[in-house]
Amino acid sequence: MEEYFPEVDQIKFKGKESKNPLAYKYYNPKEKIGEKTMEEHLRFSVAYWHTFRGDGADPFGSPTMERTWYNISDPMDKAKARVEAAFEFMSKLGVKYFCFHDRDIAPTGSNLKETNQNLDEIIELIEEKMQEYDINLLWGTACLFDHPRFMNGAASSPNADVFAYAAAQVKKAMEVTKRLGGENYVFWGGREGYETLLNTKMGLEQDNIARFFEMAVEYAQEINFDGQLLIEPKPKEPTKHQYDFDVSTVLAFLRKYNLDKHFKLNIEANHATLAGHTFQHELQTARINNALGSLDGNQGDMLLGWDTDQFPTNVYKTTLAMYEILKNGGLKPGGLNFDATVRRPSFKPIDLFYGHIAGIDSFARGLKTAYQLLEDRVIEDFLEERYRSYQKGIGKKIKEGQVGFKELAEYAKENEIINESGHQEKLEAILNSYI
Ligand code: XUL
Ligand code: CO
Repeated sequence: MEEYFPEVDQIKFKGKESKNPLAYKYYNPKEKIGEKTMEEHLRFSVAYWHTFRGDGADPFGSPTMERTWYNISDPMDKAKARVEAAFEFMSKLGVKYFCFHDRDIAPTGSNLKETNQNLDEIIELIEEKMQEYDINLLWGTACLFDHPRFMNGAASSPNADVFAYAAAQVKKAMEVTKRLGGENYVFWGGREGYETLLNTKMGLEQDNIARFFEMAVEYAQEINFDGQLLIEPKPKEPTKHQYDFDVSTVLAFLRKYNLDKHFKLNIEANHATLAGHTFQHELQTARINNALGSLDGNQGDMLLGWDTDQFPTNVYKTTLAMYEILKNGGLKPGGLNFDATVRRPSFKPIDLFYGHIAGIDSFARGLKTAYQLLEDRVIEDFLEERYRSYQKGIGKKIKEGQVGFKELAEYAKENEIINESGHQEKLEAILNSYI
């Protein structure tokens, strides 16, 4: 059998003194951090689309990526070679999960029936490989944004035939995800948004997206798919205004349509920054609303206004992300999917390893630092002290709903206010000392 990454052996943990670029410096899968191993905490996943389909093309230039499986002309043979390459890669990397869109794994046929047949054939091979390598499916999803039929959206399209086609595609993608034991199913609203309100009925489009989600919930129940359903917010790109703008917008939408008990969120770092938030803000907003489901790990570039999907290397940010995950009691059944792609000039197959190793080690380091911060109650104790006025006296009464404006007006007349410092710089310096 052809080897696709012959220059790479199994990636192992060698510790932070190691100079080997093909070794983990921080990620030691079986090392215990508290009650769980690093592997159990982090649940890393490889994104099939970026890693095994990304070709480096951009609006100004042609593909650059060297991948032997791209040179095969027959689409089904190419899809099969891609599966072989994917499992060799994931097994050498030591990552136990992957994610895909339906269209990432098998080519489209001349009609939906043929497309589904292609998918079934490749799924059979994937199923074999999953068993052989003991690798699992974190989530599946449907690509409802690439084909021209989705130019005006999928569930939000003004054309009901497009809505129906999208439903057929999600039905099949859910069946496939269930068959492969997928632990979650993701909805990212590809082109669910608009360019101008001059041609858009926003109310109807949003009602239709809610109907689509209702149908998805019903169908998941009908086929006994017990994976977690996840919605992935993103504020812009490809449409100017995406309906699933950020965590708060999605939560308001779900509550309006009584769908909140069925969905959690898949939160992506670069989508958070495009929405003008930090990754931690989005994670905490989901966490305090019991809606933190899974992570798409990557990072953007603050100087660029688009979704650059870079591998996450900023340990300051991975630390604060892992802090939220630990506060959340973990991610399971979610995980940490690298929705990230190597830069266009990083065109060698070995760069796929360098990218993932960088991301994995950044999160492993983030996990260790965040765990220590929590163990030492650095932020917890500070917060407890800062909000202590709500533990007794008038604050306790406010918290417990025992007073109204009248009682508070009486209280305020008699009381002198003494404020305290927020000590932000002191906390930032402490955080740096942990990192
Ligand atoms: C797009 C994006 C998607 C979703 C899955 O920005 O993040 O790849 O993660 O459709
Ligand atoms: Co994503």
